Amino acid sequence: MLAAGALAALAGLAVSEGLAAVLDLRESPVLSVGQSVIDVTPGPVAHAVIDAVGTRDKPLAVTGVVVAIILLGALAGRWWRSRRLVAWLLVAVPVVLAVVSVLSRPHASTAGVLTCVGAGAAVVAVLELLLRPAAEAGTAGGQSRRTFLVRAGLVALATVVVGGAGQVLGARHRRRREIEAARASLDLPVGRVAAPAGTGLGVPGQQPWLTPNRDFYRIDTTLSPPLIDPADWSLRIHGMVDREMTLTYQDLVDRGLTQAWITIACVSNEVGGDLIGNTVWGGVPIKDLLDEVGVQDGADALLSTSEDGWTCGTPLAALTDGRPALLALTMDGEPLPVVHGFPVRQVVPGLYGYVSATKWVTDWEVTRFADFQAFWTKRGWGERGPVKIQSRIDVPQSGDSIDAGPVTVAGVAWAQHVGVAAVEVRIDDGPWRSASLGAVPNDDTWVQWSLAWDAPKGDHTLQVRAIGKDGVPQTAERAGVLPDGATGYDKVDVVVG
Ligand SMILES: Nc1nc2c(c(=O)[nH]1)N[C@H]1C(S)=C(S)[C@@H](COP(=O)(O)O)O[C@H]1N2
Ligand SMILES: [Mo]
Repeated sequence: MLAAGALAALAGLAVSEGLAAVLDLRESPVLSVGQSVIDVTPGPVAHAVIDAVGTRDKPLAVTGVVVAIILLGALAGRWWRSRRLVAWLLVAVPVVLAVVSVLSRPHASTAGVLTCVGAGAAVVAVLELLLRPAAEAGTAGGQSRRTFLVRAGLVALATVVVGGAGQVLGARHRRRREIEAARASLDLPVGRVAAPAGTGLGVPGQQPWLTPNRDFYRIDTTLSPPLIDPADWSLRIHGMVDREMTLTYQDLVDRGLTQAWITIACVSNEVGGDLIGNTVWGGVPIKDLLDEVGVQDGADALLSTSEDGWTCGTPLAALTDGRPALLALTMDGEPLPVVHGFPVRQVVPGLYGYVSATKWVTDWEVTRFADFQAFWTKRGWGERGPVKIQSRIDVPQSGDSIDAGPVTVAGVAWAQHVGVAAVEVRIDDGPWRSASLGAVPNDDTWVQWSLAWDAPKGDHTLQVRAIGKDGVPQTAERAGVLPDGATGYDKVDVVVG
């Protein structure tokens, strides 16, 4: 009975994927529910989960939804004959929740509701087919084992075919190909630029100074990245402005694109972590656009919203103080990759991504911090998120066994919008030693550092710290990423033999 119920649930899932494909849904109900789970998860829980599973949180949310549906289906099967009302509820409640979730998403549609209801109907049909009570089945002892197995086999086959077809033929796949084609056909007036001379120290094992797009960290709350054709994209600028304005992609291209080297970092980057990357971004200075619309007195925030409804509040001060805050169209000389915000995103040097780097941005409201809370600030993260001065050891790595003798210790450091004056390394409890620094084109990128070390035999601990051009050294005090970024020294333990 449990197995029949689980099979019914799987059939329902397959029908929902199939219907979603046929009805051209932007996301299947499973994805909508997964997204709702992510959106309603309270801040501390979200943080604990991300802490435990890192960026695998999203597949986990979807898997969790699928497993929950299979379990509920199994229970419905268990009670289909004996406690019909309970079994019905076990089918109906998830369907109702899915409908609520589908309707709460941007781009909600009746087709989405139909898909949920269709899936529920499929579950009921399969339960009835496999678990019909004996009398109605017309045989003395209920369905014969053989009939049951044949029917279950057919249902399983149909499930695989319908679910698989839904996956392959889904509107999303087609749309993804269309958008990739639109992206590839863009001919933007910027191209690849080489990393400036001297930025890379070339120590084996050190992360490259210029992070390739394919290796760039990705953080966002979406289960299915928005697929936006540049021809359909627009940004509406409104709120405390003298003149509202709506910009198209071509409007931005026509203004000419500025390229700037900017490192961006996630507030969830632990000390020593890799949620940070550096590249050249091409776009239009945000300050120019704000000047055009005329910011009114009293406004102190830009509330930006992405096409998928994510929100972010950025201090206007950081957008207008002369740093190259960009409404970006390109990343490393190419149109933005879809997962990095295609066609248009924000990049603001010196602010963590959650308060600045809105991907797939479509709406700007000039406003006051006192008047809103954004996606992550609602969940307990700091309202303003300046990137904290930090440094990281890339080589050697903790646990490495190395040969005694000359070793090059190397890594990166950043103090965005301030600049790194020096990086120092300490071995065990020894004195702080000055590392050599690579070149940087400006203070908004990270800087590579290296230090020659004559490693003596034994167990050693290496620590690193950066000192800002304002003379302020990185603090030794350890703080976690919540609410506004980690502090403390990166530390590496090595065995020298
Ligand atoms: N639409 C949208 N934009 C977003 C986010 C998001 O969840 N949704 N996450 C932000 C966060 S927390 C970070 S750190 C950066 C990461 O940008 P990347 O994925 O291009 O590295 O994007 C920001 N922009
Ligand atoms: Mo982030």
